Amino acid sequence: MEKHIVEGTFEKGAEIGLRIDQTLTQDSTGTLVYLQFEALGIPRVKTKLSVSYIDHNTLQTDFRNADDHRYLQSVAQKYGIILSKAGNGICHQVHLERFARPCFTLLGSDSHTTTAGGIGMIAIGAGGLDVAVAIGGSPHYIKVPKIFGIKLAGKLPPFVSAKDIILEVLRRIGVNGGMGKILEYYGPGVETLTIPERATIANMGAETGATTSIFPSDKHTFRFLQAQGRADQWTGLAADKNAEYDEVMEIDLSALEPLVAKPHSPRNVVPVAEVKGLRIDQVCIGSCTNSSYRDLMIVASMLKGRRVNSDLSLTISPGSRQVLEMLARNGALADIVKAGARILEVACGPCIGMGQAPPTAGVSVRTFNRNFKGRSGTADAQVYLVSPETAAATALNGVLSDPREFDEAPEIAMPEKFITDDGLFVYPSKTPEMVRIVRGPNIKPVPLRGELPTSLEGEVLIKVGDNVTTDQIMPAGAEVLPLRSNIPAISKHVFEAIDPMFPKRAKERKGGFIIAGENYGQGSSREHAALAPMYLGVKAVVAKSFSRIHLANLINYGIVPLTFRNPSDYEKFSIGDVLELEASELKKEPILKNITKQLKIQVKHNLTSRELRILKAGGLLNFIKNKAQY
Ligand code: MIC
Ligand code: SF4
Repeated sequence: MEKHIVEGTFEKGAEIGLRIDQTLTQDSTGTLVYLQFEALGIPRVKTKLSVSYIDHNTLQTDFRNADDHRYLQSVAQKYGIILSKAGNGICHQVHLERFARPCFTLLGSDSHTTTAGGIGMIAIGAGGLDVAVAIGGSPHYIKVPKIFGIKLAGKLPPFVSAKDIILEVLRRIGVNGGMGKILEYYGPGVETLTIPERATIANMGAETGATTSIFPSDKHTFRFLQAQGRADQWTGLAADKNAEYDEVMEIDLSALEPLVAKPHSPRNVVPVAEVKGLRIDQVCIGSCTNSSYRDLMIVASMLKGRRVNSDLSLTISPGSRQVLEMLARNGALADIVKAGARILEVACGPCIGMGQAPPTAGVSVRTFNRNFKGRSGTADAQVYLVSPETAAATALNGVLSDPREFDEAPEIAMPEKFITDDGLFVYPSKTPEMVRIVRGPNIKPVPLRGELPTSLEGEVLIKVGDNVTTDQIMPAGAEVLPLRSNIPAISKHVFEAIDPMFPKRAKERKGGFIIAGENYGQGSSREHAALAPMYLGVKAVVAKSFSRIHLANLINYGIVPLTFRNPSDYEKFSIGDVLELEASELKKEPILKNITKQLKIQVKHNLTSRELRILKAGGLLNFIKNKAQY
């Protein structure tokens, strides 16, 4: 990482600017990224490589998603971005296969960009505007994280897999135990894991709140790149022999057993043995966590010659066209189809609520990374997160099952050579001046906030508890996702599942404040969870703590993020209280007046002078355009 620092010094907690080599975007965050990139007025991308994936909004129930895809393709061709067409696969899986490389930096407008840490890349998820700015060649700013060393010892027993390792990490450190940290994996156990397995672990490191996760680049990394026809892109990377970690934890792989994250949080981890026998309505295999060739070959070999239980539905979404083609050619796909699985598109699909919502109060077992309430599309569904092995055993038995009760564990060898066909990438135009950008009627300009006023006044519009996710702030799913390019329309869904009256109230009261508990904004990188509240007039969020990406998104859209100096002061606020904050200087510890309750509450922030200037300007776009003024 140090080689990529272009501003600041590598001291714990200090702000540094990182040079970004590669960026990735996906369609549900990407339209905003490129609308903002256009607004920056930069003629051509300045990274070494930028890829725009179409993988989330692939359900085309009307013109809107299709229009977004067409916009993304035209913008990519004009500005020098590679477009990965719908059908090519999930951004993180495809990036790992075709572009990720050790020791490079990657910034992606998706929280699971961290997946590429499995190959030894410094891969960070960010809000879309931060990615737009990085595409334009500016550094990406982060606070120097602590390094959390995770030593892996031993070897996984049969039917226990990489998913169980990361579930064990979540069981131990929870959904905010990685905040402000990089999870660095080392130790002899690492050598027993293939690249797709490491990628599964790095992927779900996002659920711990970590800035990223990183694995060494070793002989497995070389072989993976070689099998992808990219051996020349290998560089070695190993932890320093005397590396000093801020924190360490050891996991003995041989002592692990199949684990499951129960509803409604990835941290509710228990052994499968504790909940086995639970009747299941649906099993979904796929997502950027578990849809690699290795994962689906395990599933295929467990399903081979057997039949999916008739009381449930099994869906399989391969992670990439490469994976699907390999399964199709080696016959594994036929085994899966024969067993009665429903083969879905090569895309995120059910993971983001794009179809396959479970039945009323349905129980769904998924190989995905998030089981937040309502994310599946069914408000009262119960979602359990498991490994592909546990999912396949469950699909056959009809009840949540421990795969170790299955006969023999399949041995899956990594292919010597993957089928590499880059035919669904569209490369930048050689005559960009001739490319016309095509915008559909649902693509609306990005709203901007004006300069920060000297005083912020307004009511508490909503008070929420701990670990509120961006899925709760700004839901996704088949109905809402097509509105990602239309902020006025999508803002009508803010806090829909918690308080459907929020958008109306916020507008009527001409904006106001949000009061929140710990880890506010955990989960996805979607900047809509800041932008839409900004559009509704939210001026500040006062929380016990924030998740990293959401905090950056709030600043980027001119919403002041504050924390309580004394967390118990959270209790002193009620919905409807009128608040006032002197904001002309935004001192480190300003006083927040609760006019209704006649209280003066000490709040604080840890913003850098750069972040304060962004807030003053009313957000990052304003700041970049009028830098000299702030
Ligand atoms: C998710 O898994 O929640 C998403 C959809 O991939 C998001 C991005 C988005 O909201 O579009 C993420 O993880 O960042
Ligand atoms: Fe797609 Fe799900 Fe991965 Fe997000 S978590 S990128 S929705 S597969």
